[in-house]
Amino acid sequence: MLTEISNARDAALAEIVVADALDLVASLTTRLAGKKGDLALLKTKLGSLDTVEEKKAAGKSINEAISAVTAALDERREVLTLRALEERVEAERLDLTEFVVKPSRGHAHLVTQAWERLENVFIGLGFQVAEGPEVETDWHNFEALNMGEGHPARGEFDTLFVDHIPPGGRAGTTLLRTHTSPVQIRTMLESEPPIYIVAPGRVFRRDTPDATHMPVFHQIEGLVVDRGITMADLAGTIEAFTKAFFGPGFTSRLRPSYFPFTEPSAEFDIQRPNGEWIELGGCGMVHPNVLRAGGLDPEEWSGFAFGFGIDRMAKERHGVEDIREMYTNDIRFLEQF
Ligand code: FA5
Repeated sequence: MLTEISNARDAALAEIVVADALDLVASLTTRLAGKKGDLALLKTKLGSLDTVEEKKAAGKSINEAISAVTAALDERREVLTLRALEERVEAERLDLTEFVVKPSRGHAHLVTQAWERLENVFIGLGFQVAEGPEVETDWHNFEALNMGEGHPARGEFDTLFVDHIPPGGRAGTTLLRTHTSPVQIRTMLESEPPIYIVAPGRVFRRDTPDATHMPVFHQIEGLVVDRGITMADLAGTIEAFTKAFFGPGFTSRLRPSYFPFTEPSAEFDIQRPNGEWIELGGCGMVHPNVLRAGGLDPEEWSGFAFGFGIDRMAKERHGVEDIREMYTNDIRFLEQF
């Protein structure tokens, strides 16, 4: 009898292991482990056994066999349920990523690229990077730069004033900075010489957009204040910068000019390898009045300053014909750089 039970159990387990569908497991559950299942039916044969001990042992063995078969059925059901779920998830998965064209990695705007390259070149020449606010006082933007109230040079800047009256101040004295030169004043007031800084940033003028002008554009200011600084240091720095930024085939020149905040003043031009000259910005020796406004004694300290248009440099470097192209944000234009 015991052999019969263990044979029936083994046969049942063998069937269960290969059952490959949940409805098959359900029918096996009834046939093998149900109340009238194969194993349970063996109980009806217990009466034919001779001794109570034999009946007990066989009854126990049948119950153990039913438990083992039930456990195997449960396990098989679990495995198949999980598999069915996985198959359903796989079948119903939605691919929500649809690209008309393969996406490509973007890159910085060409003005940002020029800005970062300029910073790197000047850091390589030993300069530090300084910053100032885009909304300025007219004292920092004009007055401290030797352009007092009524100075004709103020008119050239086509200033955008801001509707803000500072505490204890007057209307019409807050503006969007027209150049990065106020950073010269802020740097001199905040730090002690020797000063070797560049200050790139956004500036604003009421200029009508055309091929070389934008009302919002970018400049990079340079300021050096130390003992015994001369115009030769300025010319040497500009030449070193020209070669580092544009390439060894380029050269530079200073052309006499006028800025209220530098004396003497010059325009800074660069020459392309094809011989053509391009104007890039202004420069000069820091005016004694500007040093004084920055809290420095002009008898002790001297320095030079320069300011170039970053957008114009990017335009020149890449041969862009119209500066406005850089701001219409046409991806077909921008992705070329
Ligand atoms: C200045 O702004 C002086 N602060 C530069 C300076 C600094 C001189 C330190 C001396 C010492 P200017 O207005 O020329 O100067 O402007 C400098 C450069 O900014 C120009 O040469 C040009 O490259 C660029 N620029 C001026 N206006 C515009 C504009 N509307 N759009 C794009 N670039 C411009």
